[in-house]
Amino acid sequence: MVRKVLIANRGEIAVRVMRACRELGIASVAVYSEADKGALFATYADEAFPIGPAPATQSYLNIGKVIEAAMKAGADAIHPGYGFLAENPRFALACEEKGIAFIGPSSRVLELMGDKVAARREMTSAGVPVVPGTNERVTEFREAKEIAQQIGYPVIVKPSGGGGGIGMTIVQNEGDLLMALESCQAIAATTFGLADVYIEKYLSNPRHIEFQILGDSLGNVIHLGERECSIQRRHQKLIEEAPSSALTRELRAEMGEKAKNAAKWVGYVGAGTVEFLYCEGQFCFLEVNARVQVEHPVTEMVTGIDIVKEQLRIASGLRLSFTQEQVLMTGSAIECRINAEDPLSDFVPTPGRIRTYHAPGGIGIRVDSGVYAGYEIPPFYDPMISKLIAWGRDRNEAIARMQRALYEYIITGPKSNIPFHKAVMENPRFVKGDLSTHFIDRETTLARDMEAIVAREKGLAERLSRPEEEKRKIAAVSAAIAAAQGYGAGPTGHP
Ligand code: MV4
Repeated sequence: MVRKVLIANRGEIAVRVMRACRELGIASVAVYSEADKGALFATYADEAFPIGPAPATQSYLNIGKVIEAAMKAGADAIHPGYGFLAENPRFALACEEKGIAFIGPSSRVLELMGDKVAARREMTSAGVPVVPGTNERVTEFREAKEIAQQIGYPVIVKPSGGGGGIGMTIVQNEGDLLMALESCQAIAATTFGLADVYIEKYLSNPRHIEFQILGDSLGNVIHLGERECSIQRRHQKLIEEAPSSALTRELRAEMGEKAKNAAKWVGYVGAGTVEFLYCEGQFCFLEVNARVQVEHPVTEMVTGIDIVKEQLRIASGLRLSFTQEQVLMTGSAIECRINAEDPLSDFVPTPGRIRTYHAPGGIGIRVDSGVYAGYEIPPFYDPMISKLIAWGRDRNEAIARMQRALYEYIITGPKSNIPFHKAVMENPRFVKGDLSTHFIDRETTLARDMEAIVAREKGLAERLSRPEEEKRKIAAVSAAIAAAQGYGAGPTGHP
């Protein structure tokens, strides 16, 4: 087993990885920017090294500085978390060259999956259904016109070096194609340093369903079922759940097999996700995310498998600790991303100092966070405060638990998107499982619902923000729960 792991990341995911290390008796090393001196993860680690100024380009994205810290610490592996350098083939290569185990797939696989056109080609060869579209990059308008005509409008133009939605342009008819092509190429060039784009048939109302896969260095590949991530806003996922209410047992088995074939075909080692779009019984490959994902806990809650521990085993050359037959899925789990943003002001980020912090608990609740009372959320990074995950024997129980946990959750100081999550948990269409990637845009009552929730809690934040002794804080928390009684007996009718 690896003995010392450097975590090339910050916030909740750094803490998440260090927790797995601690359970396995592995030493953990943090690297932190000047903005993260007081962060929980830097304190939680066994050792911590400063790596530069707050802007990520000068710290968390600086390959040289991260490698240098790993050498200084004598780390034998690096866990990249998600974002930052997690899917950077040059970083994986730099680790490989220094004899440090990169906890993730090889630089070759990262390269292949990072090139979305190449990924489409590989998946086609692997027998995985892909969205109708091009298997080569498109440069000329003439080519684009031909392809779009073949597959039929609407189409979507996507940057090949991208993923995650940036630069994607939907085109309804030929008249709009040239502009879309040029703007997508321009965004691709500036954002990803590569003007290559490709074209797919645009699926108008799909659900986003992704499969968690794990591959070890002995060639074993298993899947841990799916997550549905349809509740997103501007390509930022906000709520994820497992299992998806759209899938039957048969479809799950079929998609799981395809996801495994995809991983086997490219020689995938590590934890990863195969993303699909799902529409009226049909599923199509979208892209591979070659990292541990923000939403991995929902899979952990329904399978009981510690995905980060498996990553550490895999990086140590060990076999996966279970077979496909031993993977049992029980119940239902939902994750709400708690962000420092104001859902009533177009979700504008609201960094700042947390004054009061009371995390929910109780049966079926998990909170993964990197914050504490008095912590100042820096403005330089993603404004995620924590992930709140609820498990229940069925989806209704998970929703009921999530709802009561959201009302127990007290964060004062920066505004958070908790009112948004409260509104969704009582939304009839959400409760029914009637989801799509356009859910937020189409649920026109959400804004009003959030306003009503915020109005109901008016005065609470102010009361909670006063400096108080511990006893009175507890009383305040009870008061917060009492104030929230307005949400009623629960929309799910869970007994
Ligand atoms: C699509 C699609 C429809 N058809 N591809 C967005 C995130 C990235 N992983 C892939 N995305 C999409 N790809 C095809 N062929 C719809 C989305 C999509 C989306 C696209 C543009 C603007 C907003 C969107 C919101 C959700 C999903």
